[in-house]
Amino acid sequence: MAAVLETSILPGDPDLKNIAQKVYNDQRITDEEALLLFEKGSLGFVGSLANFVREKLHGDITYFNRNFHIEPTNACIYTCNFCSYSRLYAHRDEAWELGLEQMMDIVKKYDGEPVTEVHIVGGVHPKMNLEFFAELLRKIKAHRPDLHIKGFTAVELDYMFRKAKKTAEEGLFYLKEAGLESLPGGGAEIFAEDIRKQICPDKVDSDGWLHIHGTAHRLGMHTNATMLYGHIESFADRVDHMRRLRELQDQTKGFNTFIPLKFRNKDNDMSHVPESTLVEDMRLYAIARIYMDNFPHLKAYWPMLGRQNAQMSLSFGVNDLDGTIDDTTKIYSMAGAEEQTPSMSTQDLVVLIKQARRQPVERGTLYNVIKDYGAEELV
Ligand code: V47
Ligand code: SF4
Repeated sequence: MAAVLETSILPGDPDLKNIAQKVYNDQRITDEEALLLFEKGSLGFVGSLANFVREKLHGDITYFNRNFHIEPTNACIYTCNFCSYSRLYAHRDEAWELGLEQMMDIVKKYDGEPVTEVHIVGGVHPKMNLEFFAELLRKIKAHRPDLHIKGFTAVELDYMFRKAKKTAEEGLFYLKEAGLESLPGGGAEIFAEDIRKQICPDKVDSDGWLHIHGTAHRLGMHTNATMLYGHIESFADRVDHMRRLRELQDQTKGFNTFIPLKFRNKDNDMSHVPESTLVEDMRLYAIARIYMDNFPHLKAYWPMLGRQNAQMSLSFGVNDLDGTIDDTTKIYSMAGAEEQTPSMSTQDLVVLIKQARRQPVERGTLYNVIKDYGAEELV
């Protein structure tokens, strides 16, 4: 390890130097050290540490998958201030609400296509209940048993379960029997209660979100975790959020991927809050990779970050770029993301990853390797 230390750019600050030594020696950093990285760590410094961790875990491998989204509705009973998506009250005329057959038509559009995952996520509609979604899951599985169903944020699940008077365990068991295989990471936002109260006061609270994910893990399901950053939260709030996730992961080992989500400020009630800079985005990815030592994967969600910034994140700890998506999600385009029609072909993703001198690997939802594109010529 001495050789690594000698060749790396170590800062003069003894506390930062100590953190570098811990990372190179495979030791966990503390909350205070993570905070110090946010306060004092230059992009080059945190980036090189994160890259060390990333390459130790995955070498150059960069995963992507072939997926599509179903968004059952953009109507939502909640009033998250950062949301540009929900259309229940303010813009009823722009609201949509899909029936079972319309959603099955979306699934059938992919018949014969080599997609491996459907990601179901949407607003919380008072009329779409547990039984309705269980029926959707059964229909998808009957039509295409090989498709992995990743569906419903803890926010959607919390509402469905409470309405059906079921515990998280009962509700998840029921949906699992119907075909649900894993949970996406949405709805976590920021756990710090004082900030959560200001940006999303009325949906599931932090303990409720963590309880649903912990319960899913105990039932043998894998899940992801997100953090909405770059709005009114402090560095300490980010560390607090990641600490709660790291602690749950120590107990359950059920999280696959951590996905930081950059706050976008178009057309929502927080449009006055400026968006974070690219340097701040990359520093966040890097510090997350260093601190979240028990999360196997760190994902940059390219429709939100933009494809060039997502490409750059591959040098700051990120080893997963989510999926081809195929223009089936509206959440980010409505919030002002660069990607107004988010769609990338497999070839686009392979080239993007190769240009960053990484090794593209198509994966299934649970990171089973489907195809390694490493040996193919760059075009
Ligand atoms: O929870 C809403 C976010 C999330 C804005 O698990 C916003 O693989 C930024 O969680 N600016 C839903 N973000 C999407 C999500 C997700 C996406 C891709 C993959 C996975 C996965 C999960 O979208 C919400 C919220 O945090 N969001 N509005 C906004 N203005
Ligand atoms: Fe509803 Fe999700 Fe938007 Fe909040 S972020 S208002 S829960 S759709």
